[in-house]
Amino acid sequence: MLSFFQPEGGPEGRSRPKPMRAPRVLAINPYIYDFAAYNFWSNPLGLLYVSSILRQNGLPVEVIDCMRVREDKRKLDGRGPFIKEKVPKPEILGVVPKQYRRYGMSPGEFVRILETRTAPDLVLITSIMTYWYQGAVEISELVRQACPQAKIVIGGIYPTLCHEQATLNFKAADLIIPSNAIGTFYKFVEDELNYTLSFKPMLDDLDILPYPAHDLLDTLPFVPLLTSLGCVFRCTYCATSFMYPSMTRRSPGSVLGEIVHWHLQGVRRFVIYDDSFLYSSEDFAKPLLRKIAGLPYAVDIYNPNAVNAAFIDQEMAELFARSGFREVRIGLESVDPAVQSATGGKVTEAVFERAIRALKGAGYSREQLKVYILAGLPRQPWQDVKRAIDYLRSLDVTPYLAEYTPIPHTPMYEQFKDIAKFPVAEDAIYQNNALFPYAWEGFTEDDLNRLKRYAKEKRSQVSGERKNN
Ligand code: B12
Repeated sequence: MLSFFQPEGGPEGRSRPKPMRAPRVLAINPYIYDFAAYNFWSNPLGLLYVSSILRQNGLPVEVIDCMRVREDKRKLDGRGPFIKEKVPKPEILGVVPKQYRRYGMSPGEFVRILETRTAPDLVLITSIMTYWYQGAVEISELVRQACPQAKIVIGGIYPTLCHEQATLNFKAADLIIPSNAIGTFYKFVEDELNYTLSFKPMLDDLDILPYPAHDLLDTLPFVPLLTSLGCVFRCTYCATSFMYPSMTRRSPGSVLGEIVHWHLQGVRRFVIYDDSFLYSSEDFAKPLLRKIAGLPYAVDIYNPNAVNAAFIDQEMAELFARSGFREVRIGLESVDPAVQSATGGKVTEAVFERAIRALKGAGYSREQLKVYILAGLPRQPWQDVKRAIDYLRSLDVTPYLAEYTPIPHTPMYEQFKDIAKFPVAEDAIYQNNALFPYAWEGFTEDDLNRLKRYAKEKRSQVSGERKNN
C-alpha cells in the first residue's frame, strides 16, 4: 500500500507526506434482510454526503447501490418494490412465522460488480436501519476477500445506535464510526491513507456541504433533501436527539439551490428528510416553500417523515399546495391524551383539526392527507388505535399505521426493553417492527393484522366511493 505514496515537503516540510495519487474510494449501500421492505423514498443519503466530501477533497469515488428497485413496477411518485429473493431465516428468528427475504442484489451479483471496479483503497459501507446490519456485515466480508488491501469503514445508524454490537460484528472492518464522530473518520483517512484532506466539514453548518453524490447512482427517480440534522422535540420513541443533540438547519436559499441543481439534471421529484420541518416555519419552511413556488417550473415534493400539525395554519397549507407537495403526511400518533403527552405532547385534537381544515381549504383531498398513528407501543390497548382510525375517518383523512420499534438510546426503549417479547438489547435484529415486540393480551398480533386491514378498508372504501361518484 505504501508503495503508492511518495513523501512531500522539504526538511522544514509539512508534517504529512502527500501520496502520489489520491486514494480510490468505493461507497457501498448493502443489500438487506427483512420480512418486508419497499423503497419508500429510501436513499443512502449519509453515505452519499460522505462520498461527496471526499470527492471535493480530490479523491475519486465510485458507488455500488445494492438496493435495486424493479423499475417496471416503480410508481409515479418514485416509490417502488426492491428486487427480492426468499432466503432461510437465521436461527434466532426461527420462531417468527413469516417469510424472510433478501432485498436488493444477491451476494454473487455484488461480487461480479465489485470485480469490474478498479481496486479501491478505501471502502465505505453504510447501514441504515439497525436491524439491517447483517447485509452490511456480509458485504464487508465479501469486500475483505476481494480487496485485502482496502481499508474498510462502517458508518450509519447501526454503528451510531449499537456501537458495541457493531464492533463485535464487523470483524472485517478497520473503522466503525458513529454519526457524531466524523472528525475521527477524517483523521483515519489522513493517517491510514496518508492523504491530506483540505476540506473537513464538521456538520455544524449544513450550507457548506457539497450536494450529496447522487450523480454516482445508476438511476435518480427522486432526490432526498436533508433540510436539517437533529430535532427540537424530544419524542420518547425517537433516537434523533441522541444522534444529533442540537438541531442544525440549512438556509432556505441553500435548499432551493440544491433543487435547481438537480432539476437541471432532470430530477422532478424531491423528498424532504427532516424530523421537524415545520418548526419555526416563519424562518424556514414558509420562506423555502415561497421560493419553490416562485420557480418557473413545477416540482413534486413528498414528506415521508410526518409534519407536525401544530404548525399548519392556512398560509402553510396553501404554501404546501403551491410549492408542489402532492400529498401531506401528518403525525397524529394517538387520540389518547395520556399517550400523546407520554410520547412528546406535540398535538391536541383541536390543533389537529385546525390543520386538517386548513389543508382541505388549500384543496387537499382525503387521499392526499395521510395521517400516521402509532401502533404497538408498550402496553398500548388495540382500542386506542381503533379509536384513532375512526377519528381520522370522521375527519375524512387517510389513516396509516406506523408500527412502533424499540430504538436504543431512547427513553421508551430504556423503560420497556426488558418486557419486550425478544431480547431487543442483545441483538439489533430484534428491533425490527415486523416482530411486534410489544404484543400482549390487550394487543395481539391478530389485533394488529385486523387493525391494518381495518385502516386499509377505510382507504378502499374511500376509493370505492370515489369510483361510484
Ligand atoms: C429519512 C428517514 C427515513 C426514510 C428513509 C431513510 C433512508 N435513508 O433511506 C423513510 C421515511 C423511508 C424511513 C422509514 C423508517 N424509519 Co426512518 N428515518 C429517517 C431519518 C429521519 C433520517 C435518516 C437520514 O437519512 N438522515 C440523513 C443522513 C445524512 O444521516 P445519517 O444516515 O445518520 O448519516 C450520517 C452518518 O451516519 C454518516 N454516515 C452514514 N453512512 C456512513 C458510512 C460511512 C462509511 C461513514 C464514514 C459515515 C456514514 O453520514 C451522515 C452524516 O454524519 C432518521 C432519523 C434521523 N434523524 O437520522 C429516521 C430513522 C433512521 N428511522 C427510523 C425508523 C424507526 C423508521 C421506520 C421503522 C419507521 C416505521 N415505524 O415505519 C421506517 C422503516 C423503513 C423500512 N423498513 O424501510 C429510526 C431508526 C430505527 C432503527 N432501528 O434503525 C430512526 C433513527 C428515527 C427514530 N425513530 O429514531 N426513515
